Amino acid sequence: MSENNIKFPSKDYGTVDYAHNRYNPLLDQWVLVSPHRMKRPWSGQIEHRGDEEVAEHDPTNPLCPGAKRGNGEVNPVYTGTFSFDNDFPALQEEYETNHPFLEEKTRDIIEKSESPFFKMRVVKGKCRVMCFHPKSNISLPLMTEPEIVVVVNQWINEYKLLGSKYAWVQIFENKGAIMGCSNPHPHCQIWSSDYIPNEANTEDKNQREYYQSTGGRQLLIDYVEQELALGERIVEVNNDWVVLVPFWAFWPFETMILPRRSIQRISQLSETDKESLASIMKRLLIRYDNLFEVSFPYSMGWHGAPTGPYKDEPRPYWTLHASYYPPLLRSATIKKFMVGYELLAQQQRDLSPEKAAERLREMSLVHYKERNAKK
Ligand code: H2U
Repeated sequence: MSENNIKFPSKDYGTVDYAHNRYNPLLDQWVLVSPHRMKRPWSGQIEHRGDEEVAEHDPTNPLCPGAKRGNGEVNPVYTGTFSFDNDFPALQEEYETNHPFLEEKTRDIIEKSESPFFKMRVVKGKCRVMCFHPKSNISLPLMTEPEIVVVVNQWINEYKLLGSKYAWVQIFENKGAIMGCSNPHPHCQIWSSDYIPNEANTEDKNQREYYQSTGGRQLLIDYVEQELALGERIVEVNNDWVVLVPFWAFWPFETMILPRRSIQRISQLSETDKESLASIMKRLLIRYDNLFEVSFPYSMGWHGAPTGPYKDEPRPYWTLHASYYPPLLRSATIKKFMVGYELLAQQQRDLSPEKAAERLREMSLVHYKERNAKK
């Protein structure tokens, strides 16, 4: 019982209509949930719907088959997926520099400053771009399941290739102009680095601590088990995977895809895992698109155990997972902003994660474009 005699339910969290904080054990952070605020009127910015018809092929789009890219190279006339080195990479593999900050001998990771205020590390990495499909107007939810399996296989190829050298391989998809995506052609990016980035480092630490304090249990495997028992935040389940709105979700319709058994890295997926993943991803993405009848924008990405120098280290506490962070809130034109309190104090949401899961579960599994085409 808390100080003011408010009893929290062990189930039906969706009925809680007063402000509360929820704990994110992966990031060791709290999220403020304010469900009582859902009724407030909106007079803020209205976004562009961002659902213009995209042509099947645009010879001037550098991601299309046969098109010329920014560096002058011409893409092959690919028929499945197509990956290439990013022509404008954020991380570089090698340096051709004699800058005095780089030590003559190592030219490697160094922290030169003795002051706590001017720490700097030289980092290396490789960035790739991966097109999902030859047609610009076929996003993942409109692909067939076998076509999505091809995408999963290519994710695995990229992960293995880059993970043989680099400590972290971040596969991520930025979808929609609202998310800063520069190109409507279905694609993702893969940035690999010789360091473990902040978010991944925090997840590594918190999963390890949970494993150590529970005598060898995986945080996310235990979490999935309890979520399945409660059911409130589940969106989709099959034999191998679960899609849920995390208890600690920050973005209005945030979801995670989690395996139902211990898997550390995407490279460990069996053929069956890949097929069932393609199926559950397609179902989630159709639900997303149907929510506001728009090609649903989001940032998504995969997190798994570190690679490169760590690839042979046992990291049994890790559970592979994908996170989807979609910005839309009330409609195709009203998005959630990460500003004010979120930037200065703590993440906050109005719509409860339970209501978000319920809304997603209510959606049809027939894509609105296919339904409209039949009319
Ligand atoms: P986003 O739209 O998700 O930002 O991805 C497009 C990426 O494709 C971007 O990182 C790369 C950009 O650098 N790109 C090329 O490498 N070559 C091109 O000719 C166009 C875009």
